Amino acid sequence: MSAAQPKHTRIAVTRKVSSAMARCELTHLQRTVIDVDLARRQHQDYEQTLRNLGCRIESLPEDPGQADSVFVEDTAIVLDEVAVITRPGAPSRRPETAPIAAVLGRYRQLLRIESPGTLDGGDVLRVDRALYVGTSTRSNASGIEQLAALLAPFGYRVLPITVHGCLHLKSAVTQAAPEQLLINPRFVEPSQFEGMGFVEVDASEPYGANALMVGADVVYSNSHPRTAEALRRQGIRVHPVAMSETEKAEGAVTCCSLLIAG
Ligand code: CIR
Repeated sequence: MSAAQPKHTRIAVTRKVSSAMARCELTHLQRTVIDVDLARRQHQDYEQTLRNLGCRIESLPEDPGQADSVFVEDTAIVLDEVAVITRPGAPSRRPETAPIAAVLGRYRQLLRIESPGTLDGGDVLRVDRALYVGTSTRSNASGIEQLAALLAPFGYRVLPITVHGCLHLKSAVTQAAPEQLLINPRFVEPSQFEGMGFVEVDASEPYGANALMVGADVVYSNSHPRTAEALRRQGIRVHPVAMSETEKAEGAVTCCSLLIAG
């Protein structure tokens, strides 16, 4: 066997950009023209970046009927023991979960959020055995209570977090290193995350708090160069990707994959 063969320690589930992406849900942003071909090229580069970091990509085909289906993160929470299939807060997005469940069921026992609960994976930030869950317009009290009850037997604590001015909790805060959160304190109050250190986004880059940690590396949008520098100053290895079209749809780097630890 060649020494250059990559060793896959993770699987990244992704879904191709929908030809209907221009009709995506929008909550805080004005609609602007999305270049779907460019979105597809950027998404391919994103997948390649994940491959370069040792992920094997499980890519689902596009769904021309589901404008937001590239944002697979919202459909599930994948843990070492189980995966929770969500019930997305936007009714238009609920059909996205079935094809994702079909893939995840090959790797994990599946649990589910049921009506009247709603939960978007973009609201769930896992740090070790703590699951911080944003009380956003997409994730309701029933969804958060169901998540806590489903995961208590596995030793996870679910902590509701107040977030405002952005779509999801992970628009406001993500993990960038073992004990470091990348945060926009104007969207979420840092004192809610006890025991963690913080890197703040540059004030001119309010949407810069979304980083995708893959092992010791971070995949990060090149739309936020000042915050990228702040991450590098902390010794964090940053892998820039172009996400302009995804960002017009209110998405970011974590939204476009579900990582399954090997
Ligand atoms: C939506 O509003 O649902 C999509 N246009 C964007 C979802 C982004 N997902 C994420 O941040 N996890």
